[in-house]
Amino acid sequence: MRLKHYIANSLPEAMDQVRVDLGEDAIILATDELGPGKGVRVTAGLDDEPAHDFSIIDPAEDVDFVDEITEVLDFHRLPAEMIDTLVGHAMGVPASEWHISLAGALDDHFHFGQIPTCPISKPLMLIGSPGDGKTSTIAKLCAKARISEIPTTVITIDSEKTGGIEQIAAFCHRLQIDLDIAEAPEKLTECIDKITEERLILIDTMGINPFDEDAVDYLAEFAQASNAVSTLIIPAGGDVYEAADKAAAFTALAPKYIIPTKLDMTRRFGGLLTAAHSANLTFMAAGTSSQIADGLSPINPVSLARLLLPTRLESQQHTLATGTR
Ligand SMILES: Nc1nc2c(ncn2[C@@H]2O[C@H](COP(=O)(O)OP(=O)(O)O)[C@@H](O)[C@H]2O)c(=O)[nH]1
Ligand SMILES: [Mg+2]
Repeated sequence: MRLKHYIANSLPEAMDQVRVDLGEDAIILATDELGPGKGVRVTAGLDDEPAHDFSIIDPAEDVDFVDEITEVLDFHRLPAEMIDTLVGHAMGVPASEWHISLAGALDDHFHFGQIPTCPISKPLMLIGSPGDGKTSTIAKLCAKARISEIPTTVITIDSEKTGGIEQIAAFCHRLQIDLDIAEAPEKLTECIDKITEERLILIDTMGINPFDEDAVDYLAEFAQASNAVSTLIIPAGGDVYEAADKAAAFTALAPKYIIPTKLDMTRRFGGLLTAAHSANLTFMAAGTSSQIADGLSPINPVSLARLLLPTRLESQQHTLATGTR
C-alpha cells in the first residue's frame, strides 16, 4: 500500500480528489483538520497499487513524533541505523497520528504483498527451520484458499520427519485439499507436471539449518525442480541480528516472500523487520495464532505500524486479525 495525502478546503472536496486519483477502491486511513483556514487533509491508499514515488501533496505542518517513534522502535530492539532510516522516512509523512507517519516510513522501507486470492503461475515453497510454523502456515493458506475458492494442491517433501506426513495429511483431509508426497526432486517435478489446470500449489518442506550448506543445497534442488517461489517462514521475536543472519542465510534459496509466525507469542518485533530487510523480502501475511481457521492475517504498512505501537499489547491480535487499518 502506498499512502498519499490530499489537502482541500473541505472534507467532500478532499474525498473527491481521492476518488479521482485513486478510484473507488481507495482506503481512507485518516482525516485531519489542519486548523482555521487551512482546510482538511485526507490520507488514503490503495492496497495493491503498483509502486510509485511517495507523494506528499502538502508537507504542511511539522508534526514532531520523532521521539515517540524512536522510543517505539527502540523497544523493539531495532538497530540504531534502521531506526534512523525509519524516523527519517516518518518525518516526510506529516500526520496527526503517528501510526500513519510510521506506516508511511514502513511502506517506504519494506515490501508488502497479499495472501493469494487466485491460482498463481508458480508453486509456493515454504522454507524455514524446524518448528518455525511451515506446515501450520500451509494449512492456514489452504483454509484461506478454500474461502477464495482457489483449487489447491499441497505437496510435501518432508517425508523423513516422524509424523510429518500424518500432520499435513490430517490438515488436508480436514480441508478437503489434494495432497501429494515427493521424496526426491525428480518426484517433485513429476507431481507438478501432472497438474494441468490452474491451481495454487503449496510445497511443504523439511525444516533445515540455514547455516548447513549441504541442507540448503539439497533444498535448493527441490526449489529448482519445482521452479517454486520460496517463502521464508520465521518466528517473530528473538534477537534482531540473529533473525537478520538467519534470513540472509536463506537467500541461497532466493526467497521472495516472508511470513513471520507466532506474533501472538511475541512482544518485540524487531526481528521480523530485520529479517525482511536483510533478505529484501516481501511480507505476504503474518501468523497470529496457532488456530488454522483464523491464524493467518494480512499485513500492510498500517497494520504493521499499529502492531509496533505501545497500545499493541491490547490490540495486536485485533489489529492483524481484522486487518483494521
Ligand atoms: N501461537 C502460535 N503457534 C504457532 C503459529 N504458527 C505455528 N505455531 C505452532 O508452532 C508449532 C510448530 O509448527 P509447525 O507448523 O509444525 O512447524 P514446522 O516444523 O515449521 O512445520 C506448532 O505447535 C504450531 O501450532 C502461530 O502463528 N502462533
Ligand atoms: Mg512441518
